[in-house]
Amino acid sequence: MQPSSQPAAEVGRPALPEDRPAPPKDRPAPPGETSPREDAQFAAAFQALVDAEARIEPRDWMPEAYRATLIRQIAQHAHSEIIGMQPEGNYITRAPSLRRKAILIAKVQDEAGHGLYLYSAAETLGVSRDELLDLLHSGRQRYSSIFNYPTLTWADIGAIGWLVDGAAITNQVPLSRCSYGPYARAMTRICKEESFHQRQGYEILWALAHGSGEQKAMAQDAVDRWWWPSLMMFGPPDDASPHSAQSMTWKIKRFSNDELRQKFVDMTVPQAQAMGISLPDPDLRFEESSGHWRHGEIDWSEFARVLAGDGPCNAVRMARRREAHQAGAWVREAASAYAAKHQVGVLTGSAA
Ligand code: BYC
Repeated sequence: MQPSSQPAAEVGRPALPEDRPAPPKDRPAPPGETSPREDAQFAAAFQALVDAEARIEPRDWMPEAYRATLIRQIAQHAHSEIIGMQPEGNYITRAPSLRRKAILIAKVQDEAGHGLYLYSAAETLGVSRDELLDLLHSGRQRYSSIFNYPTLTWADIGAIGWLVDGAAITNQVPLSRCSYGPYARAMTRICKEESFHQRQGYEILWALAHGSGEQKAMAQDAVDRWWWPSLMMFGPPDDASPHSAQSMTWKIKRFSNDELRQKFVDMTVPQAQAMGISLPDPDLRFEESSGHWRHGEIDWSEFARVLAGDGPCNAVRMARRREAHQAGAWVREAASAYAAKHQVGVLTGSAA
């Protein structure tokens, strides 16, 4: 099938339903017996669809580099969700009240759910969950730098909710307009839940910031430790971000790392002021001319160290993850056995 010769505006169309039966006729054919010339035509038609704000769906033709970029980013995102359960899970047994404990359990369960949606989205690109977990466990895929920092006090749970989930929403709301349908759709629900997470974190810190002197100091200490790593979550500065330009052309990313970091700072500074908590940046200042809060220099050498595996908790996070995977082997075996039995039942008509 030839790529459509229609102009982008005509081939563009709203998001497709998830249960679309077959690729539409105006889409390029899947790769296979195509010549380099046809591949170039497919690539041009693909970019025209992206430019026209159409969603790319799993069975559509896509450049291999687009597929690889999405697998890298979605897998890293999924890994971050499940590794991110560890620092907070650490406080489930130590939450200060039954109410706080119930909320925290719900939040940590949400993170597991986000991991599942994201692994499912990655699987639509032709990679299995087992392969992705192998890549994580063997250190060939990353998870977010932020989860290599320890949770030292209860106030850290508030700081993670407020700052880490706040940074995550800032990054993820634009991802809900990502060109790849399954990733964009996964973001819709994730962002709703992240919004609850951010508020619960803010409320924990608010309560501490309005409590005893000791509680206020605990809240301030947590914010002092989580502020800079939260800014690093957005990734390297634009001039040191190798993937940004291509990902923005493909509309996987809608804003650059620095643009999103700036949005987060502008949103967060007034919240800190309202709470009576200071941010640990002597150079933070409001710039009248642009209307932005400008932050001081980020220590990118710390970011590089954490990415290289030398953060405060890299080793413990990976060790726990591998242990959890091994400990869960029997669950996977039981689920596979059940699925196989059910499948036989369906085929023979004897399924319960
Ligand atoms: N940490 O060219 P760049 C959550 C890597 S979880 C580690 O800018 P890109 C939560 C990057 O992979 C939410 N690595 O890359 C869960 C690349 O590596 P390679 C997590 C990072 O992809 C539980 C290199 O640096 N959110 O909210 O264009 C509890 C160059 O970077 C980081 C997501 O995963 C980092 N921070 O942009 C509570 C969002 N930053 O391949 C909360 C989805 C960069 O060159 N991901 N790298 O070796 C993204 O939006 C983008 O992938 C990034 C990076 C903005 C992170």
